[in-house]
Amino acid sequence: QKFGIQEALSSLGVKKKNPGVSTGSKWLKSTGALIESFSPVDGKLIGAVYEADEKAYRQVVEKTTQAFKEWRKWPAPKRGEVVRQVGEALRKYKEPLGKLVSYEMGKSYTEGLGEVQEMIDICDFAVGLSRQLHGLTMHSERPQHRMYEQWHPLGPVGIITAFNFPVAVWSWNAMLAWVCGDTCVWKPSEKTPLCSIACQNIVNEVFERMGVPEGVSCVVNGGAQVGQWLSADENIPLISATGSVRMGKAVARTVSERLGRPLLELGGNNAIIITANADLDIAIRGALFGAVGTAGQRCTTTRRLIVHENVYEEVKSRLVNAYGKLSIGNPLDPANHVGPLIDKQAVKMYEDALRKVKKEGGRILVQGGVLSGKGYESGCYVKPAIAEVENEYEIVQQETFAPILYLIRFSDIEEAIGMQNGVKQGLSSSIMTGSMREMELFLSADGSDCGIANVNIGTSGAEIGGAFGGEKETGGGRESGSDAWKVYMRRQTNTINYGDTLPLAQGIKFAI
Ligand code: UN1
Repeated sequence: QKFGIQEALSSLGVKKKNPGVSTGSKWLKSTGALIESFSPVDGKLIGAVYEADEKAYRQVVEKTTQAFKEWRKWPAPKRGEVVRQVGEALRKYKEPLGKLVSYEMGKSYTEGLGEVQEMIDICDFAVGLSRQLHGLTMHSERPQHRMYEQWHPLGPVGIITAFNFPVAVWSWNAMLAWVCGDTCVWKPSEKTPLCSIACQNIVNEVFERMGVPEGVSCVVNGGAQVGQWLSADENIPLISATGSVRMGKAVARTVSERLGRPLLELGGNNAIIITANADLDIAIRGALFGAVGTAGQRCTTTRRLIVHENVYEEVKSRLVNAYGKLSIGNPLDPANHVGPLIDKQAVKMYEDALRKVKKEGGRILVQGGVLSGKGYESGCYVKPAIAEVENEYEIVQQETFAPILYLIRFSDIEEAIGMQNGVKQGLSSSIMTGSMREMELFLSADGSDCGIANVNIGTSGAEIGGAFGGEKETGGGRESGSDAWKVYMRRQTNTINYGDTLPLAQGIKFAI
């Protein structure tokens, strides 16, 4: 690590006090409150941003709406070239940005770098995509007619992101939206506002050089009120929101009320099934990273382990043993495995959850607890815990954004799949097995009901090339790879008559 956090902040242009509203190179004045960002790593104030007031918000929407009219005329591969250069800039700033992500959010530095890598990857993906936004051609039933479909830019996209992936989730949306010809208005989490300042500065450097219109990349910092303005705004045809189910339901109601398009990526309650035929070395490693990586704060975190009775005792003792070796502490120190939770409110939710586990009859296998003393001054460091539970417990049915792993025993595979599916969320799932029958059943229509289903891999750490998202209360949206781009565009079906008569479809005769 070549430099400290102060050098990282200054190379990213993040100041002590920052305007929090931007239409690109212009930062807008706002009378909104100051959001202070304290690092969960050491509890220190990193910096602050002014949140948007309604006037600044309206100015942003006006600018982005104008910009869309220009931007949609740029040929898609030219927009792709802009995104390619954003990718180059991200390569240049990978280390300082990774460091800021780690320091402001609390994930390990290597995961911070990994998050910036996801941004670079989605840029590369979007560049290729900019030449592949193609529709189909169909055969018309009428002679001398041609029918095809095309995909046009949709409009300004509202992007609401969570603290846990403070930069990557924005980029999955923004890079696709940009090559699709849309403009973006980003409302970052109020827990990680400085990451948004850094990203906007990186983008500005490229956009100014390339002559991209002001308003293509906008940021509006703030809390729920800003999210509400965006959701209710008829100028914003698509709202992509990542976060809690509670937030997602509020956004969905408001966006659907005006018949806008919601793209939701909400909570997960992800399970790994470990069968009697699993390679236990792989299973334990996958479960361990899935459960304690990012201190249990990924929406793909492994929350439940559903283990076959024949291997249950062995899995249990190996896991307990592995948890004993975890080192918890400053995430910028590569020797540590587990960093802090995002804030004290998250610590409280973690403690409440552990209390509920015990109250409902769960057996604690690895004790949790809040750490104090040297190195833990922020009050946000907690011990990853393991409990033996029943799938039906109310607390097990919920997503607690913290490193608490639930162990559940099963005897037959159908029962295990039933438990895996027996929650309201449907994001990620895995099976650890060497059995082709178990694997195929898990991946079949009778198998996992999640948006992501893995074999011999944990539940977290998806690559950008696939569509990312899930079913049920996870919200149904898909972001990132595959054909997720289609939601950022509008489809148009075109039928052209090049003949000299006008035959009607379905053979209808209409003559006067
Ligand atoms: C999230 O937690 O919101 O699959 C996203 C993963 C990451 C993304 C997680 N690529 O764990």
